[in-house]
Amino acid sequence: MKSGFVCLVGAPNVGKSTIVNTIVGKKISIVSDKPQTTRHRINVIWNLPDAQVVFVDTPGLHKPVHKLGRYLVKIAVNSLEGNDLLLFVTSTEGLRKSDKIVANRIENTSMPFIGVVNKCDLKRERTIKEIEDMFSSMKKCVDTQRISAIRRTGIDELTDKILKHLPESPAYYPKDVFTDRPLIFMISEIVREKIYYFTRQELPYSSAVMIDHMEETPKLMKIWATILVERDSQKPIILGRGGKMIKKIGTLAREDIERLIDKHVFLSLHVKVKSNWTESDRTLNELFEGEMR
Ligand SMILES: Nc1nc2c(ncn2[C@@H]2O[C@H](COP(=O)(O)OP(=O)(O)O)[C@@H](O)[C@H]2O)c(=O)[nH]1
Ligand SMILES: [Mg+2]
Repeated sequence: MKSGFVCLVGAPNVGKSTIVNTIVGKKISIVSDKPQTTRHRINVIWNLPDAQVVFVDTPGLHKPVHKLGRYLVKIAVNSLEGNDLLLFVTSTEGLRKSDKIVANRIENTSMPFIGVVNKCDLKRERTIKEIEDMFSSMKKCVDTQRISAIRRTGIDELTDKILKHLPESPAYYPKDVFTDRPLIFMISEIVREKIYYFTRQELPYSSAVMIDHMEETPKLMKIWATILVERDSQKPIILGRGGKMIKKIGTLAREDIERLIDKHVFLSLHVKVKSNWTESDRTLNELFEGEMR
């Protein structure tokens, strides 16, 4: 039996969460076209007959400009140590400053990594070559792989390489577990994904979701949640004209939650303004409880 921890590191938006979801064949980590969607370290467990891979998905590494960003980078950096293998994820959209930050961090750890070039469906052979040159100049690089997480190309080759570099070890989690995160976390993340989907500019980054209460009966799960925003002017945007926007967010989130728990869901959302929570240590500590080690 082979098992181990495989941590995905990379700049924001290169496709780390999409890769994990594609490999395990389930949507566990939320995804959006906006940077810094992933705010927490989340372990996604992939069970095979003779192996268990624990993928550690992290917020992207970048140069933070506000306090929330500093928390995200800290979570990503904290997640680096103690893994068996790293996946350094890049994308054919090009090498940026954030990728250099990641490269530096990785060179300063003791772990081997596989260099992954994602979004190869976009072609861009020159960029791919440039990234592969960077990988081959790095000391801890044990393999490289070109993939498209969206098209699912190169994924089987990548997982073969991952398994090759994992140690012999018993499983870390029971076989029927697919994440280390509790249901309440998964639910708040699903709601947050819909906010990211429907809103733009600073609003996604200004919002957070807190689950206030859950009640479960044999046939129905009832959930009450609050969407936090930072400013009074943001509340009407989340609500939408005649409450249309919050209804759309709620409907899509409810459908995803129903798929996740295989049960009817009643979801009640309301919006609350909490001035400048992205700069407030108190709220940030509450949101990232246990992750700041
Ligand atoms: N063209 C293309 N887009 C991708 C691919 N993988 C992910 N994306 C998109 O890139 C964006 C960021 O993905 P996400 O997984 O949230 O990135 P993360 O921030 O690194 O976790 C989303 O819009 C994805 O749909 C891929 O293989 N090809
Ligand atoms: Mg992500």
